[in-house]
Amino acid sequence: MSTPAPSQDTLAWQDLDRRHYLHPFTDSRALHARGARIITRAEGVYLWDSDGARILDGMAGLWCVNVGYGRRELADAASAQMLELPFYNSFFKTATPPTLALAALLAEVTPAHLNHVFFTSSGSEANDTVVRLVRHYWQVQGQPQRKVIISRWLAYHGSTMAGASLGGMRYMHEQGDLPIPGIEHIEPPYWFEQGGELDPEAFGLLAARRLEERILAIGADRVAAFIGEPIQGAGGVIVPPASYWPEIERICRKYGILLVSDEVICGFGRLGRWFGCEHFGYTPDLMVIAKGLSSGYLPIGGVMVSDEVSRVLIERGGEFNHGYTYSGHPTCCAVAERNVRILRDERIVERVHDDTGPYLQARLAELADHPLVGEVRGVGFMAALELVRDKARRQRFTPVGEVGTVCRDFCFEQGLIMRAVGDTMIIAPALVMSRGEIDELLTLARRCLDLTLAAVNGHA
Ligand code: PXG
Repeated sequence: MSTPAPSQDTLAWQDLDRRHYLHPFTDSRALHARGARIITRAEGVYLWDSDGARILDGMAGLWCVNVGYGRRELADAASAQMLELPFYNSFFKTATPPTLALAALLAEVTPAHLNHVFFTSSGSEANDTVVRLVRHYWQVQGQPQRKVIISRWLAYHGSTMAGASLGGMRYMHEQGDLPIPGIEHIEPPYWFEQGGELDPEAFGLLAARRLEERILAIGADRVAAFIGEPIQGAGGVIVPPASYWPEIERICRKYGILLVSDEVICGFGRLGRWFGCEHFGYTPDLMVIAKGLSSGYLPIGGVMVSDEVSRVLIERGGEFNHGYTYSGHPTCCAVAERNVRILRDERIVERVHDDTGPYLQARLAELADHPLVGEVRGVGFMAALELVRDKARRQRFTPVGEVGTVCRDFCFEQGLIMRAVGDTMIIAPALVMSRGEIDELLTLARRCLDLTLAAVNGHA
């Protein structure tokens, strides 16, 4: 398909982009050669670019626009709060009404034992807060030697020093002497890559027991917490077998280690339950939230804290020497509160659970017959397609990443946003996507897979 020449407006934006803007996670030189795509507006599950092309957003922005684009109530909530009280802090024995209203609403929609929240502006900051809070907690408990936090390879917990250290992306660690001390990683429950001949449930138990092995190697009295995403998102939608999380929880309880669920992607309905831990059946001590909390309309994140942990911190913790200017930002909280009420009152999470989630997964499963697709997996509104050279042997292309990029570029050109993690294609649409829009997504996805296959064969 030939792409029409960019408009004068587009060329002008691209020029400014080259001259002044450093993008996150981007090879600037490669971007400059091609020119950035300028996104100018959005409605529902669609985006438009500066040349007027319509794009179906299969990624909900960046896994975050849960209620879809264009919700006037959220703009109105921001506008009203900005006129009333745009900002005040929570530092010096003060609080604001929207901060407290959101804290109370979160206590209602999160699991029963999570009734306190510490607010941040992002998921990365929230994970920095986790490190500070967990170590402070163990100090207060008289066990200051409990400092080590165990995470997993291919985890994504953000891009700050602590977030990237908790994360298990080696290419991030390489650019800055990470991880910081006291953070260790075990292998993820990635059956497609590592399961070999084992059936998934047996592999799930094996993967979980790596946590116990690592705890024993470090010394149980030195381990503070285990952190994990219910489904690893940016690592490639790694869906653990059902056996995995209950075993992880059993091990954490056995050694008295805090269990942290990073729900930045899985929270607020993505898996058809309010939180991913509810889908997998475990009970975290701390829960990290961001993204879907405000559907991305304004930046906000937080850490939900269990009754047990908050009791210790409140009664015996003294001053917690940690916080951000924007912790509990009233305008962000007002928008997030309205967003959570939309999710609840319009029964959007229930719809994903009962209707559109199973429909999306069933339609995606049809792609398993495609010659390139080695596995289709997912839960609710989160899914992955593994592009492979050999389906039967689950064998990837080499080098990994080229075919995924080809496919991603065809999607872009055809008006569909799918993300590529190596050769794993990712889908995570807004939770309001209708059956008709899911059908459109599937038509586009199959067309892009066909184009990719033709390109791969052309090169063979
Ligand atoms: N935890 C998880 C599980 C995440 O997915 C963060 C923390 C960090 O949140 P902030 O708000 O600081 O970005 C994330 C973010 C990708 C991609 O390419 C994923 C994220 C961010 C940027 C890109 O898949 N997830």
